[in-house]
Amino acid sequence: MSSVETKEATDSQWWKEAVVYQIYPKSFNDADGDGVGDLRGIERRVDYLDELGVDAVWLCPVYESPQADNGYDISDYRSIHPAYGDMDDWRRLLDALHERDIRLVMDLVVNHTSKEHEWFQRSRRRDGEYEDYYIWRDGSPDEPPNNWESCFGGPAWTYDDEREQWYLHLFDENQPDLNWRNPAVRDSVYEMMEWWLSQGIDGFRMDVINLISKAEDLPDGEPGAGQTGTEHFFNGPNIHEYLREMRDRVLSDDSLLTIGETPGVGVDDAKEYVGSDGSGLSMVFQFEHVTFDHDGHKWNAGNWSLAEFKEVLSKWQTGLEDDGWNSVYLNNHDQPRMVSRFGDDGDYRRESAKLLGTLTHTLQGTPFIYQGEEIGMTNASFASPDDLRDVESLNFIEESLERSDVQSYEDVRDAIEYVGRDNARTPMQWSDDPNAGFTEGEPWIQCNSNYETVNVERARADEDSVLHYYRDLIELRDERDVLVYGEFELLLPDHPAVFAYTRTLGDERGLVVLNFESEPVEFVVPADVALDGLELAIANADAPTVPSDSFELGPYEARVYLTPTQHT
Ligand code: TEU
Repeated sequence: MSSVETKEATDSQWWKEAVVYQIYPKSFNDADGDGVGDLRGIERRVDYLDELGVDAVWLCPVYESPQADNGYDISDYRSIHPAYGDMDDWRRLLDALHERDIRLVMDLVVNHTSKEHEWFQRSRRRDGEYEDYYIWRDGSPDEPPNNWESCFGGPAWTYDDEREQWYLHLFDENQPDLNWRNPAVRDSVYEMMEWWLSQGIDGFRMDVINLISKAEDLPDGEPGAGQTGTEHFFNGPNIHEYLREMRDRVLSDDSLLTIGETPGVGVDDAKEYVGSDGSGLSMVFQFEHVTFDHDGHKWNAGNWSLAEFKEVLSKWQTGLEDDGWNSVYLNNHDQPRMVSRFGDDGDYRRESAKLLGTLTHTLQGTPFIYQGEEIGMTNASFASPDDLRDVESLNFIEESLERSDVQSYEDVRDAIEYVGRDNARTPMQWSDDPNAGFTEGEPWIQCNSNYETVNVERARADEDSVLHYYRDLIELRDERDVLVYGEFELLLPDHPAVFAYTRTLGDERGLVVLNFESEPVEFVVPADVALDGLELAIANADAPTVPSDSFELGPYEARVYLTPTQHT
């Protein structure tokens, strides 16, 4: 049990009332001037996180790694990547967070390792028990064992000359998949998890955890729009057996937060992970609300309607209401900046950033803030492929240039600048100093050119900033159980511009009204919505303290009306 003594400490489900802040260490803050963010850089900013009011930090991978996928390719689970620091730096960060009642959740990447990991190096040499640590198959060097595709494009298999066999990698070829059918692999993973728990961490975010179990005979997938083969490794045959074993062996401390990243799950699948009869995760990251506009694949995303957006989010709100718990996020290190995707990063950047924050902090579930979201950071521009670093985007460009209808980078630039992962990975914007105050050195990836106006220093000094609004949102959610536990009900599902819903917890009621358009719109409150006793709790524009039957909403206007708390 970690040393955090907070009011929720006794309650094993503290994370329901928490707000989690996601840190992408490579881009957060650089203390040693090498242009790469690091642990001491994060430690220097813990007071910033404390002022924001977050309850936990999810730290993306900081482990030893050749960085083929920015740390999601781990070569040693028990040491820190030198550019990020060392275990002493990590322990100081843990202590600094715990001193401020902020918990630390580490990233657990065990679907695959790096090719550089000792396990893989020994496995390719058929070295003793490691021989069967990965998914190897015979076959002629010019014909992969099946038609499965990598999530980053191309076949999911690479032929290894040393072992003279193929190995499976659902991501980059530098990320071979572990063979979870091998009990020795599971033992090694559980020992590693226990080691990190013994360091005092408060939980795990589990990378693509629903991919660890593959169909036994690895049959061909049905070629279609998306990644071929997913029907044979999304929510595979033994996934819940493995997660129950992991829970029983390692995760018996029920105050631990466990978040499974589970691409491809629907509501019913999710219940098998997080429901009362589920395999014991606290929550999952589902992808439906960030892929609903993907027509086969992400690179043609962008054509969506508010009604569709409302439908997918409401389905999860009501779907897990009685059994399970939602995670609530609109962006992360794999997704474009939410204000650019779902809002307006031009004339209404501030208003729409606040509106989207209002949505994530008033839906049922635990909000996840991705670094920079709280100051309204936007997507960036990448004039040349040389400006990019993300393996997925670079592979997409390479594949595209092989197509006859693509002449140059310019032909795919819009797609990259709309959904490319590097949009989320430009350095955190602390000030208008050179390189946004992120580093004294040369940043590993360019800063967003708008850092002179969009930065923490400026936001702190501006009472009307997105940052101050997020602080108020987090404080409000912390004070009002109706926003945490209240029943969700969508209003006017087909309204093309307004996303409105109520939250109800006993006698406590809330009404949330969000205009997703850059034009004013009238909102007529449905007759069955009781308005008595509702008072304005927070809004991103001047608004009447009590709601009327109908009201005019400005561009991207957000309002939250709540009945007074019963115990005041
Ligand atoms: O992401 C898994 C995943 O679903 C993403 O690859 C996503 O589909 C894609 O990036 C959308 O463009 C996890 C990590 O979050 C990601 O950063 C890693 O690259 C990946 O796993 C492999 O570890």
